[in-house]
Amino acid sequence: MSRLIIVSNRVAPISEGGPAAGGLAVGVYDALKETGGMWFGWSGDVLASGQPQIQLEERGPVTFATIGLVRRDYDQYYRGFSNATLWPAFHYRADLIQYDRHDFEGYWRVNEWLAQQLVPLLREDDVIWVHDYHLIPFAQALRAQGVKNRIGFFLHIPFPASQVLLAVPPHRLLVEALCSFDLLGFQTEPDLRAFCDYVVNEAHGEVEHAAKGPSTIRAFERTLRAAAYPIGIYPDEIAQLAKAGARGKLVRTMKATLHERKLIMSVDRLDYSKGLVERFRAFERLLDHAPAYRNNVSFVQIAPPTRADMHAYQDIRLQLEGESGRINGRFAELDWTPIRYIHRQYERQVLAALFRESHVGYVTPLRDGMNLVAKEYVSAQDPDDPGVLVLSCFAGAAQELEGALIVNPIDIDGMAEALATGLAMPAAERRARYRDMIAQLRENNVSVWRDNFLRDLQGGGEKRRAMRAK
Ligand code: ADQ
Repeated sequence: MSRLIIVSNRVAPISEGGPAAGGLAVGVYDALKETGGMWFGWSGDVLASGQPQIQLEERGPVTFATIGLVRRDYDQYYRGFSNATLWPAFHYRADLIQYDRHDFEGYWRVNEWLAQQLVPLLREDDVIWVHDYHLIPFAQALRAQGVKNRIGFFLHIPFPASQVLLAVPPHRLLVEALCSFDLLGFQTEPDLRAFCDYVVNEAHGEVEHAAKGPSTIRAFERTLRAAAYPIGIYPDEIAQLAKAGARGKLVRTMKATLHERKLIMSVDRLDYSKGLVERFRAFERLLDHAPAYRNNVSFVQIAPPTRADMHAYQDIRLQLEGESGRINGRFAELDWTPIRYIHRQYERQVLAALFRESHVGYVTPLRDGMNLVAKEYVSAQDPDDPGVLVLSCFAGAAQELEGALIVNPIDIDGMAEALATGLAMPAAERRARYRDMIAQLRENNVSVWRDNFLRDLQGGGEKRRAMRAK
């Protein structure tokens, strides 16, 4: 079996019991333990001076290889092009795109430098799996240094429609660089379609769809394959966590403060893509239009700040503080705060237990590659008395979770109606919807995601050689 090399912007902190965070970290770490291999990426350190040195840490069959970034590289590669240009563009926020040529050069330079650091650690038959938008030029940079290994790429965020991607000045270089991979994985079919549309209409390449398995892409004098691989979780593990967490003191105390009121629950990183302002306003609309819910329902939004050194993130934080203050000022009573808006991280067990205690999971991003919170919410439910998921049609998860109440996050009235429907839904309907969704989550768990991607990446080699021989 080939050794697996995972490359991602950040290497997840792994404790003795495994990764603390969900999704990518859990799925990928399992595969690394099985095949042996290495996880390579930025350590999270920003160095004020000096030359970053690669740190190797062996943990059983897995080597963690991490390296710091100097301040200028952090500013240009991470804060700049990755998060001020690509993140808003790929989340359809053309209004928030900032572009600076020097940042783009820094992004490219850091990718080349990271690739250079990895090359001496590689073996001939390693399979390399690169993750996410920070590392689009990575395969091209490896190829330029003579690396012939199979290299796959998985994009965790949406791939935008061509007309939005065209707003990123070096769009062509980005797509050309993507074509240096052997296999591209997207979260959903619409993302794959958006990529193929660019290939055909902007790059004048060809796309050949297969009845089963990845499509073949010919563009920029390369042949590669691309498919949708929706990322999953381990639903039964979340269910266990939720049950155990519900017995914990924190969750019991929190429940006591509800005084039997119904609970609407949201958990997100504090990001403008997550639709929090619209979500707050829809909750306000519910209280406006259905006064019976006043003092009868509480909305808890947990949203720890991320990328707090960027303006767009400071702006959204201020806006949300304003909105929650305004709405609470309008409706709060001496014994009831309608929105509890909390800026901190909680353990996975606590979050899972809160999901289980809530009547509605309120997950309404304006755009999201997948959204694992939606999947975790469903998994955490009590099968006999499950809550209702209100889910944005623009989350990748909406392609799979048909048992959710699907809403358009721009439609404030529509979301308020969905909240009311969810809060009043009879148990039989809740159970039927839950059964549908949990079956889907079990069928496409995170090991299925990982195995499907790696199978296609490994299988791609022979097909590539056969195509070359023709
Ligand atoms: P994210 O944008 O981070 O991920 P999401 O998938 O919802 O979005 O969450 C990632 C994880 O963080 C979840 O496991 C969640 O429980 C956890 N988390 C969120 N808030 C937390 C909090 N307050 N405390 C503790 N844990 C918290 C990106 C893409 C997504 C895609 C994933 C995986 O933007 O669309 O689903 O990658 O591919």
